[in-house]
Amino acid sequence: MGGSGSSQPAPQRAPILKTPWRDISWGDNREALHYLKKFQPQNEELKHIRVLFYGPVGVGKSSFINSVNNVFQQRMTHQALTSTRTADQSFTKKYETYKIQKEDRGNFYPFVFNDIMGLEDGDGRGVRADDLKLALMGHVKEGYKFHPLSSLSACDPYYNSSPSISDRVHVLVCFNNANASETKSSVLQKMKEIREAASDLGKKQK
Ligand SMILES: Nc1nc2c(ncn2[C@@H]2O[C@H](COP(=O)(O)OP(=O)(O)OP(=O)(O)O)[C@@H](O)[C@H]2O)c(=O)[nH]1
Ligand SMILES: [Mg+2]
Repeated sequence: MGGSGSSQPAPQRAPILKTPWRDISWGDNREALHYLKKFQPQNEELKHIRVLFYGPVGVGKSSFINSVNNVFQQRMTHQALTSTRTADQSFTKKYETYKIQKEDRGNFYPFVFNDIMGLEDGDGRGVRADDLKLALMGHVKEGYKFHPLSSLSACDPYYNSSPSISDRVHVLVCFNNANASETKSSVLQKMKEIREAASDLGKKQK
């Protein structure tokens, strides 16, 4: 059994490449930031563009919201709570909207981010595809705590029966681990269902 006397050879590490395996053009960040700072939705009824993040557990959905806010605030921020380690259960449990504050305090940019519970492996675990579809249509109210075993019902106080255009999700963003081959098949199935629902609703997807 193992132990210090084991003669097992040490596992070989892949050699570090001398040059990057591909060049990535990140574009002009200043121009992108300028565009976002000046951005106004064309539809005047719309208070903000709502962007919803979804994906497996621990892939950095909440961290990304903080990263975007860091850029706008020019300092480290921790608006969205993130987990400190990789787990198989989602750290984010509630439906929360994050706004980005403008330089003139009290005003916010006309785009918001919605963070949700991750898609966990297996049935009855993590956010349900049905709840995500309700969120896309604007039926989920702020602060709703997702129940992996049952979807939000129309009689629940967190059910928004008459969503405004600003309550609806306008852009759906899928997050995934760079090592996508690790994504479990049940999670991939939920992602497929969500993408199909978003396509039926005509949502932009990234
Ligand atoms: N290496 C690396 N780690 C990251 C990155 N983004 C987030 N992390 C780390 O991954 C862990 C999980 O990040 P979260 O932002 O909580 O992930 P999440 O998708 O919101 O997770 P759940 O809410 O649990 O579904 C944290 O320890 C982060 O520091 C990244 O781009 N690269
Ligand atoms: Mg999270």
